[in-house]
Amino acid sequence: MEIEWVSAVGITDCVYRACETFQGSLEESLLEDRFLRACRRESVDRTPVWFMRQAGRYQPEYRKIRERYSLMEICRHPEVAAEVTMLPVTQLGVDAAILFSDIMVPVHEAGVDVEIKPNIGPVIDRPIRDQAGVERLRPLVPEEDVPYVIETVNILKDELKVPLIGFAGGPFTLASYLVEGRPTRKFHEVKRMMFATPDVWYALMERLCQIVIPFLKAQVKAGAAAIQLFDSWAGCLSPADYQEFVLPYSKKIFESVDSLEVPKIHFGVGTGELLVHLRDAGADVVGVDWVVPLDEAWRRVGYETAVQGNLEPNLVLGPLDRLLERTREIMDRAEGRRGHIFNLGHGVLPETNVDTLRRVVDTVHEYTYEGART
Ligand code: 1CP
Repeated sequence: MEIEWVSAVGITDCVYRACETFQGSLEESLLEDRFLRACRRESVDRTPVWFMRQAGRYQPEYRKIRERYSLMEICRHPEVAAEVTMLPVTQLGVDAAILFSDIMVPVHEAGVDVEIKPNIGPVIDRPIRDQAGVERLRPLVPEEDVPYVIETVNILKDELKVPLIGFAGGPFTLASYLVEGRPTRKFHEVKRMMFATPDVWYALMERLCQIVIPFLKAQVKAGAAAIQLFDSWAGCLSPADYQEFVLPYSKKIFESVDSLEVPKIHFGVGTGELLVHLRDAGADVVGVDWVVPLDEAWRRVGYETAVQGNLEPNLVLGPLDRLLERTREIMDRAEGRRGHIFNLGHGVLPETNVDTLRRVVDTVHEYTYEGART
């Protein structure tokens, strides 16, 4: 480790703090903005950090709320959804909030009965397997179909002191649940549709765009300051198949929200070989899982694009010294380049300890490289 680069224990930090006192409101807006600034590859006062699935079962307060409300009920009660969204912001000190919802919420409201089963995930009674199945999905009209999401964002816009990330599921991931009918690790049925009945597949992709695009637009119009497309399971596809069957639709989604001028984040697990394609879909920030080292991932994506990641989520369950060492190692691999947003390589696990996660946030903030600030 090259300690002279690091401001965590150095005099620069004291000087910086002193400047903060003098510059008051300017620094305040910088602080609030550090996540958005990093998305745009601008200098930051501290490396921003947030966690995918940062609101959820690892939080005692969330579990308590879940005793009274199902997941869908939380989403449909804007006051509750807003409270859950804000929980990790105060608890962990993260630099961005992510709207509390689920990738299946818009497809559920667009006509497919989805049940989110505890310890399983989204389950659909009649999976989509043919053209008639695709036609059960309607294009989404956000004001009518998901008014509660708009209302939640409206509340959060006034309450939050950090930017709000709106999100949607990516086309392959949404299709995987709709076609398989439940979480899968094999993706047999969804790939069968892709290869055996491409017409049905393309119709499904077009329809999903008609759901995802208005959903993202509505979140931004209501106040979301950035968006993330979770194509969590796209990594099970070869680059060629991703390019042929999915990329045109992810591109269409990103293009359609381009004029709204908010940063666009694109993420999937196991996407080491797809990183350039996630970028080419139109992302400003590419999410990196924990498998590809961050420096190698950034080299692949190119330094003109920001990156987000990439701590192995299971490390949070192990000894603290290893966890914090690996946290600092990721920062070392980012080398203080502009445009790194610290995150896990995938979602927070339910067994995670809140205080341990908070230590990661503090470590990232303290260990920020001088280079990221200038
Ligand atoms: O009842 C519960 O509390 C169950 C757990 C849970 C939670 C907290 C589910 C079921 N969804 C959610 C909320 C959720 N889902 C959020 C908001 C929380 C936050 O991030 O702070 C978000 C962003 C999602 C997105 C989501 N849902 C994704 C993409 C991110 C990822 O983890 O890859 C995916 C794939 C889903 C599907 C889903 N919903 C729920 C589960 C357990 C799953 C995954 C199922 C599987 O393994 O395939």
